Amino acid sequence: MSALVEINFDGIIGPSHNYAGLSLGNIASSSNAGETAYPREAALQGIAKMQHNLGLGLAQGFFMPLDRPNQSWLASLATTAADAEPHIRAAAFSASSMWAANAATVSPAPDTDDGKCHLTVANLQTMPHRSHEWPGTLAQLKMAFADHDHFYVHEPIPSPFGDEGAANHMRLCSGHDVTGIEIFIFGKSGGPFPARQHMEASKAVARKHGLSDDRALFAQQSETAIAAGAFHNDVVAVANERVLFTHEQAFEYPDALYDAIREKLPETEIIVVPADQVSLADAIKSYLFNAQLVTLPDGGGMALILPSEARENEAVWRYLTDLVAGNGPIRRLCPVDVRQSMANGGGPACLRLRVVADPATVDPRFLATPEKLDAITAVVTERWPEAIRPDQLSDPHLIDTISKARQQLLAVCGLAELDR
Ligand code: SUG
Repeated sequence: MSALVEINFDGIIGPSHNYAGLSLGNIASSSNAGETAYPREAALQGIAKMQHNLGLGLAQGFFMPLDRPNQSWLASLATTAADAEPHIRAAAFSASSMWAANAATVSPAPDTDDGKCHLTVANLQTMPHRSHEWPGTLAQLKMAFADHDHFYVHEPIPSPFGDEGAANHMRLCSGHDVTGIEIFIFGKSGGPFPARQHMEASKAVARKHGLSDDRALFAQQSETAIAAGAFHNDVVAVANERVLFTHEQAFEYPDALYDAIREKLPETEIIVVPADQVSLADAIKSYLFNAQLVTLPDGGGMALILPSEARENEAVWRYLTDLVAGNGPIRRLCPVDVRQSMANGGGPACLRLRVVADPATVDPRFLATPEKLDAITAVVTERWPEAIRPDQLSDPHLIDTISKARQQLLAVCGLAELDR
């Protein structure tokens, strides 16, 4: 029997979590700019989601928060946390590595020419606050997936080609452990907003990963969706095994994409949510597609791990309850509270990176158990700041608290070597 399973690696929400309004085109980020953030509550919400998913019998891992404010990035701009202009300071402070769906693109071993699982760290070059994440993320990927017999970790795609990782990548297959097809979604234009994933980057990632032409598809994200606030494809579509769950307006040329998918993987079931039942605006506000669509163990069918905001939207909840009442593959709805992350545009699916692998080949320090999550909870409860207002970011006491809190977490997780 194959030991390959889907492991969800969540980014632990860092002690510098704040609302700085840094992401043009991300409606939640813009509309909550300047609000007080609650890093401790945020991190506890993220941990509770991991505990919930472990409780469902799913494999769970995590990544550490990065060192913030990023002093070396500030130094490369010839400034410091004390002296930087407010927008540069905020960019150096961002806890944005929590959204692990933007950490890397992952092609599992059954899809690649050399039979290894390939990961390319995302360059995130479109947004200044995210552009300096990749070195810290790469260091963790190289540690977690250091087993060269099973993994190949790639350097980022060079600028100017924007790459935002797994948030713009979907895999369809009849089972996680068999060969599937990988769909790369890129943007060309987003009206007033940037298209963050560039086609050149998507194609380069597919080539680096050794995906032959019959295993890769490339499709354009709809300009309307980006202009409405779907700054990543995972805001309007999600895939798991043979199911694609998507909004009607997610893709620029939906019929061509659906035909190409059916040709390559005929068993695919495409569930299209019509705009007259759930408008694009409601989909983006409720983040219903930013759910983790997971296969429950022991033949339990599929479940959607949804943000609780989806339950609060009448049209969305009506659609979803009808969906699970029908005879389809999605059988269960599990709302989770990740409101602190949601207020920056990060739902349950943003917080995790999916890696199909044998857990025995992953560095165990990055794998979750209930006991480890309890230990992480204790550090967060004791050390994470309760509240951060954007105007506090230059406070040296806050900087010290944030730095020590992360160091304590690294020590408890046996990952102090990441503190360089
Ligand atoms: O890149 N928000 C993130 C949210 C990322 C969500 N990820 C996925 N869809 N996979 C972003 O826009 C806001 C930070 C601020 O404004 O303080 C932010 O970076």
